Amino acid sequence: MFKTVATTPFDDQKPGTSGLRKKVPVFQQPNYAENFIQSVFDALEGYEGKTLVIGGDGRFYNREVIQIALKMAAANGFGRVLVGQGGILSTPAASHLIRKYGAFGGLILSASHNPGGPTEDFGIKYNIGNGGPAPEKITEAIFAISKTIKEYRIAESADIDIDTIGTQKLGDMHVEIVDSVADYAALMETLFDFEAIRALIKSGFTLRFDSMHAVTGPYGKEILEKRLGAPEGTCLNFVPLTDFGGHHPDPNLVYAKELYDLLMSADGPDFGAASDGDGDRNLIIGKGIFITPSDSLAMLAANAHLARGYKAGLKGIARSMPTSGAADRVAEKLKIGMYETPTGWKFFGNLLDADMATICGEESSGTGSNHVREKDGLWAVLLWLNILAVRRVSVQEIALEHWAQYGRNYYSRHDYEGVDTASANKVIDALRAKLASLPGTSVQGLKIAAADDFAYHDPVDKSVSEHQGIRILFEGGSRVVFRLSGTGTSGATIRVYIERYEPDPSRHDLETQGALADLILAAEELSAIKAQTGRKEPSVIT
Ligand code: VG1
Ligand code: CO
Repeated sequence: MFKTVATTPFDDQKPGTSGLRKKVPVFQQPNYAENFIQSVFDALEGYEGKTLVIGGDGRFYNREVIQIALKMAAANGFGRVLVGQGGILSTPAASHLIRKYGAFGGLILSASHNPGGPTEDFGIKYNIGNGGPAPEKITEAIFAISKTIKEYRIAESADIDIDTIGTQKLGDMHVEIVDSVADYAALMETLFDFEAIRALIKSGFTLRFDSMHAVTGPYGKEILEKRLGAPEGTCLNFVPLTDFGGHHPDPNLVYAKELYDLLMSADGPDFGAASDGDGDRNLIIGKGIFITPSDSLAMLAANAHLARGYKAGLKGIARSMPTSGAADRVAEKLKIGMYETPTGWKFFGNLLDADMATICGEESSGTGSNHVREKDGLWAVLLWLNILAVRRVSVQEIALEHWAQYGRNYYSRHDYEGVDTASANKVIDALRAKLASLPGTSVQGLKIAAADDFAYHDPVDKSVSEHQGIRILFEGGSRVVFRLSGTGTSGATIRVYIERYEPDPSRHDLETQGALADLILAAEELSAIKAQTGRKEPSVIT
């Protein structure tokens, strides 16, 4: 029942920040998905007879690729595959299943916050046995194999029923269709005090959780409404749609504007949150106040001990380099390790496995801990709720008190999306070329203390990852960072990250863009993005 199919390589199957992401029509080319999946399997060793987890965020083409992956897993010798019912698994839930059932690894089908639909984005990511995204050594091997692949193996069989819970066989391989939510919800109950959160909600505390028509709908319904007793209507846009209702399932102030407006209104709820396409990102908004992801990381780290799963304290905190330094001050106070990694969750895996870090975060709305090896949107929401349930103060009070104690890191990211690739590369190359000459000079009255192209030396496996972003550090602790996105599917996206540290509490209520105005001008003077790309302004400001 297995056959070997001859194929020819595609030259564009290089995994980016988080797996291979392309437009759906690219994935629909004959053999395209098959080539990539075979390249993944060929880059691995010793999986025969072992377990593979497969699931995705439910976007268009999810079900088709799940069938292909199942048939290829059987033909390649996996012993068992666990599939989320209907092909649905949030990224953190998939990470948990891999860990809980001791799987060899997993295939996560998602393009995260990118739009979905017949002409939008799709993606495939391989996660290793610790539940985390494959490290660069593996993604590089996958890409190398994809460039020379000659054949793939696949079962000739009818499609598997992925909607009915239970076990089936595909050749010798067992296919288990599992509840997409149950194991994940049980894990959350071990980490957080559901009783306390239930009492908070019962006392009249109101919240909204916007799933943006993406994967967290069923997770939010089960956990927030069913287990925690939040009234119906707490979960918004909770029916997963293959095209996310035509929206970007990206929980930021641009794409979750309705939620933001609701939280800013006088009669709005106390707490609002949203998650992205595959459920690993989170947006946190308190009544009248947006919490930046960088601040959220710091505030969660400072209060985590209030939740059952983190009672013993944190071993360390890790953040991606462009993420603000707010968490660094918490680590300093707690006298625990602080690690600065390149963008992308794969770099946190070693630190978590080595128990050097407990909580990790990225400025791009990603926060998570050692409970899985992915960032986890709903986890961040529950940790916030647990903290609020214990402290019984508002989100705003937590933020103001935090800034008063640690100072405030004003922070913003400006994205120039859909820029032509050559101009984007020119911007970065030009910055790189002048790095050495910058220290000691001034722009917009700001003196440059240091400038470099960030390289990460992994303290665990000693691997080195270079060219991870251009950093310009100013005297006084402000900085601007430039890098190109590694998750887009058309053209290039230039990201500019801008940060200023403000210790003075009398200056903690400034409007963010205003507080960063001179740095924003400095970033443009240094990079000439607008001149190079012809853009007048960023396409997204977060
Ligand atoms: C972006 C974010 C990064 C995040 C990655 C995957 O990458 O900046 O922090 O880890 O997306 O997130 P890039 O290379 O486009 O800047 V997800 O939720 O899209 O899996
Ligand atoms: Co995501």
